[in-house]
Amino acid sequence: MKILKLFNFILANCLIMAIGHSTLQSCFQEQLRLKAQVRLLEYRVKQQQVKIVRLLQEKEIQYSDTGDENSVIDLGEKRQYADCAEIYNDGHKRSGFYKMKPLQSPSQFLAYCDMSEGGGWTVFQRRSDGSQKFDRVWADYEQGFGNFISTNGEYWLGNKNLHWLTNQGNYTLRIDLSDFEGERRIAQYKHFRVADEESSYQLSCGEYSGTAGDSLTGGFHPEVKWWADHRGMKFSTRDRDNDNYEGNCAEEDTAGWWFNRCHSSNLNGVYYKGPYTAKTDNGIVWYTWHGWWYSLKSVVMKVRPADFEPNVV
Ligand SMILES: [Ca+2]
Repeated sequence: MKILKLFNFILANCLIMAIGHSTLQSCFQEQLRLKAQVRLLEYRVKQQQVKIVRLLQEKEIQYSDTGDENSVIDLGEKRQYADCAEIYNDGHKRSGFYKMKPLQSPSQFLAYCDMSEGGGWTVFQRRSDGSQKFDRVWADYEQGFGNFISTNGEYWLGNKNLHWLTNQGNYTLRIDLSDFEGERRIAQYKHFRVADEESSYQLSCGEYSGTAGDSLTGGFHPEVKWWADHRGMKFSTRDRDNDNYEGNCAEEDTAGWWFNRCHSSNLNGVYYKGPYTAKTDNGIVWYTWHGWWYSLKSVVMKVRPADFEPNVV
């Protein structure tokens, strides 16, 4: 507005001057010069704006990096917690990795506590970007592996720890799934438990509820249960075949899982990013949502005591 007023002022003066001095031409030249200057200034402002946007983006990336670098929350050694539900109800409501020691567990371990969705969830598996290899042997799945530092780090808590954790009482399993189209689904199971080493970490779970369909107990069709029900199955890895199939499911499907003959869910499969083609259906599969030939974007498997009541402070 100011610049426009200046133009009009110069133009008016020029006209007045032109009557007496016949300098109309030089006035127009002055106007053109000023217009060119304005264009130059506008260009510089635009350049600065682009620079600001770029700097803001860099700052955002830095922030998310620092947030991701270390999510381990150290509460000291004053109190021992059996799971994330206890940690939550002791007043620690921030999601992150906490140390815990289930009742029968011989030692402490780190697990991610998801304090959203009511809080108190102990995460035992996460897939988020394919950064960790899940095609591993029995010992790895037994002990646990992956990234136990970053918020979105991929990991398997370990069958041993999963046994100690779920054997403490009546636990609910919740599975959060998302696809590459931005949709989210959940599957929840009552009475989730993983047996001990002697029982090859056999899976048991109860009634399904949710939006993703029942791909863990083959509840989507009565005729598929004989091969698709993972309930009651022992854990299998490529070096320990405990499945009901004449071949080796874990080897063909390149994952450790409670394979039957072989699966309607394989959340430890290969990170393919959506629709895929392969020799076998070895992607991150949840059959009742996307079938065998779609590998999901993210998975979180977590547990919480069934009788959990958030302590609202
Ligand atoms: Ca077999």
